[in-house]
Amino acid sequence: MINLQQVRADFPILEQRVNGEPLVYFDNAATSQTPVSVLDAMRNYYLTENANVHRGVHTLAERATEHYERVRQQVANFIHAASADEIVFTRSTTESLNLVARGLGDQILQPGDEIVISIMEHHSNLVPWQEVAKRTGAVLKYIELNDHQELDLQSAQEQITPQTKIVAVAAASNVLGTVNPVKQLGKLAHAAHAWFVVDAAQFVGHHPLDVQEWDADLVAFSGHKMYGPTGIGVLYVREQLHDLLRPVQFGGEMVETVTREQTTFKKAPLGFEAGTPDISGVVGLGAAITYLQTIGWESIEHQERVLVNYLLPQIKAIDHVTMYGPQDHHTGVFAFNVRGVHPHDVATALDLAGVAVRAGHHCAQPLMSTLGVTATARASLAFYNTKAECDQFINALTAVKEFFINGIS
Ligand code: 7TS
Repeated sequence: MINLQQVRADFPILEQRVNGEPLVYFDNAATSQTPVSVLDAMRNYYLTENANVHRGVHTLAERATEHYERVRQQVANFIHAASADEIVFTRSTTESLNLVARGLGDQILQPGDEIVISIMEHHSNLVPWQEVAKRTGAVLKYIELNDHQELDLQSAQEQITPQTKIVAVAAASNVLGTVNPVKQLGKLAHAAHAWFVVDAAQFVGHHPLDVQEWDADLVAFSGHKMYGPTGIGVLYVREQLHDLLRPVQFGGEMVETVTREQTTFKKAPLGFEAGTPDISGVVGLGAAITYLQTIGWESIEHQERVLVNYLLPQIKAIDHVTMYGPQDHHTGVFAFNVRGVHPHDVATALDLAGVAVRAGHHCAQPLMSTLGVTATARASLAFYNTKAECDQFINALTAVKEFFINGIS
């Protein structure tokens, strides 16, 4: 069982007052907070190891390179990749998906070929595909939602056809609070001989990730959504794709030989890491993985489940509040609206009560139109949140609703 007091001591940022109230940080889907051990690891790196990687023979350079490559192996183990060579460090999920769209999409797509994504995708797993479709003449198709506002497998079966070359879906939605049937989608993709891309940004900090169990070809995620720093991301590239995927950034350290006329490139992963990478970000990512493993998936999943089971019925019970996504089971992501009130007003009023939630379209505008709204408020949890924070949120939301609907303050 999780020791919440101990865990919260690892995140000093949580222990503050905002607008006179204890801070309730319910914006974890946007970015998670960073434990002291991650900050210490990065500070220690700059204090004792800082050097550029893969180019020096002096001791610090070797130390930094060894650390950087050790984290690559750590990430491979963390997501159950077959080899560290399958781990490419990027800046973010967004950069990883853009690399896939350009480096794979531009290589293989012909006019009339299909890219299949879902209607719940974050813009970073949507706009790059629209752009590839424009460049190549491929067609972008969408898997729709079912009546419970979950991904509809029936629709996936209909959309994925022999013309489909790429299927790209989120493992977990940043709006609906759903975990998608990734394994089944992978089967459908591979049955059509399409490459299977998974956006794991909202999955990675909450559940153990196993790329082989998913049978995924490419998987993208960000450090800052798994208690690591911003500015570091990962693209898992299955070995079979190493010759097919083209680099999209060119420059230092990704080359083998350069002549006046032409260049040969290194193989994955270094061939996809042009220039000086975010070394301290990699160090922080490694420390975040160590931190997660110290807490343990069982404790993390259990605590999040306890909070979801506590919060879900309470949100649903507030009249004039509409909650999106499935009504019966949920991840710790709750998108909602107070009827007739702009979600930005809801979020501002909640902030006055110390509660941090996000409001807006959550970078998922096609999903918003499907839901028939332009924006929602969204509360999103992490394992360090508490039932007392849920109470503070529910009390504040009830008061906000009363204020706007009945004019009672
Ligand atoms: N994919 C999903 C499913 C996401 O939720 C996000 C970020 C991204 C991709 C992009 O990640 P980035 O690290 O490259 O920015 N989602 C959110 C959010 O829901 N609120 O702020 C960022």
